[in-house]
Parts: sequence; C-alpha cells; structure tokens
Amino acid sequence: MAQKTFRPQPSDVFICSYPKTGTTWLKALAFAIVTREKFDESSSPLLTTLPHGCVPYLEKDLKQIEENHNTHFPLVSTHFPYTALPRSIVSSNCKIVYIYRNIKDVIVSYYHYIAKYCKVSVEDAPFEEAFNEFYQGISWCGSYWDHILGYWQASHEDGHKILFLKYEDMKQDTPSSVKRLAEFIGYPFSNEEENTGVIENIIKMCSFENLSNLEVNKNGHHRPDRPDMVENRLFFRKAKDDDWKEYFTDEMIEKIDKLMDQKLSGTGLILK
Ligand code: PAP
Repeated sequence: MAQKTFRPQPSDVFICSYPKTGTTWLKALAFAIVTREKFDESSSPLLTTLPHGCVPYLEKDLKQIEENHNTHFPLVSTHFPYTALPRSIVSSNCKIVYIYRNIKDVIVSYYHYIAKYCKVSVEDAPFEEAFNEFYQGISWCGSYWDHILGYWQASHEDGHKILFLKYEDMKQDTPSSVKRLAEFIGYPFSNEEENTGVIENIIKMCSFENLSNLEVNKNGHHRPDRPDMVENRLFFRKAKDDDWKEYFTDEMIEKIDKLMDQKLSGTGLILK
C-alpha cells in the first residue's frame, strides 16, 4: 500500500530500524525534540501514549501520516529494509535516522518479545531455536545484517542523508546523541535551551525508567481496538547492555562473531 500511494513531504524525517534495536526510545526522543515548543514534560503526549502511537508507522499508519502532513509534523517510522522503502522515499532528499544495536542483545530482546507476543512462557521457548532462526536471517524484515547494510550502503554509495545512531553509544552519552539528533532533523537546541536544562528534561522524560513506569506503558494497549494485540509493556523489558551474556553459549558467541566479521568487514560497523 505504502509502496504505491505514499508521497513524502520534503521535510519528512524517517526513523528506520530493525526491530528491537531501540526504536521506541528513538521515537520518544525525536517526538519530544520536534514538539518541545508545544509541549513540556508535564503536558507531552508521551505521558499518555506509547511512543509508537506518537510517531506513525509507514507500514500501517498511512492515514495518520497524511493527517500529520497537514500539521507539518515530520516524523514517520518504519522497520522496512532500505530496498523495500517506497521509491518515492528513496528518490527524495528526505532525511533518515537509523538506529542499530549490538546483535546479541537484539537477538535476546527479539526472543523475549516474540515469546510474549505468542503468549509462550520462556521455559517453553528454547533460546537456541530463536538464535538459529535469527542466525539464518529468518524474520519478517529480513536479516539484521542485510537491513543495516542496506541503509549503510545507501548513505555511502547513493549519498542519502542518513544519521546512524548506535543504541549503546546513545546510552553512554545521551546528551551528545540528543544534540546530534536534533541538529540532524532540523530542530537544533539554542544556547538558551542548552543552558536552561531543556535537553536534560527531554532525556529524563524519554528515559526507560520514566516511560516504562507510566500507567499507559504498564497497562495500556498499543491498539485499543484490538485487545488481543501487543500490550505496551512488551516494548519495555530491561534496556540493559550485555544482557545476552545470560543466554549465549560459547558456541553461539563464536558463530555470531564469525558471521558478523564476514558480513561487516571493511564497513566500520560493529554489531558484536
Ligand atoms: P520495537 O522494534 O518493537 O519498537 P525497540 O524499541 O526497537 O522495539 O526495542 C525494544 C528494546 O528497547 C527493549 O530492549 P530489551 O528487550 O533489551 O530490554 C526495550 O527495553 C528497550 N527500550 C525501550 N524503551 C527504552 C528507553 N526509553 N530507553 C532505552 N531502552 C529502551
């Protein structure tokens, strides 16, 4: 549907990612940055709506995107690989922000999400099976390495404007990442804003601690019309780096590290 009908506005900014790489956090931050003149931390829709409800998906929220275009709200998100983006986006000059994360933590995060989504207890869902599927690139949006390489090549070979943000780096130095993000998407912070704590307030509002403890994200539903669909709490698990160490055997570590060396050598990307 999006492939045929979607027409981006020149000011649109696409938030692109493979599932479980930090999309929810990036969407919250980008939304808070773009809407900061309209809302502060006590009135932001982020306090009552899952970030996925604030920034529509290209895959399924075309009507909301159209309405947003009328109000000049620029953010659109997608898990589509670069090769599956509508031609109208690929041939546009629109900016893209791409978030990526250590592959091992993505696998663990994906494993938990799918188990909860399918209402299977972790005891009945062997991690090894999830690992093997991921290792073979079996997922609805293709393999993780092809996904990131698609965007990487588009930025290096086609000169598409893409900001790459790494989840772990964002956690380590959130203020710098937020400033880079704001500048890139065309909403830079003024000196006055920097001096009056606007950046810190945005970071605090979008933090895992804050968002995961909001009533809407603890007990709400992403699709109130479909109570059988994902509950908001599924988007907030632990947000912990190196959680994979609890799950990976030495053999899995060796296999995935070898694969990443093969796939990403010479790119400068590190997903291990
Ligand atoms: P999605 O693709 O389904 O939207 P996505 O948001 O990309 O998922 O990834 C979810 C991960 O981000 C979860 O990681 P975990 O399973 O290792 O815990 C989730 O906890 C984490 N996450 C969600 N919100 C935040 C946040 N505000 N700050 C940091 N990490 C977050």
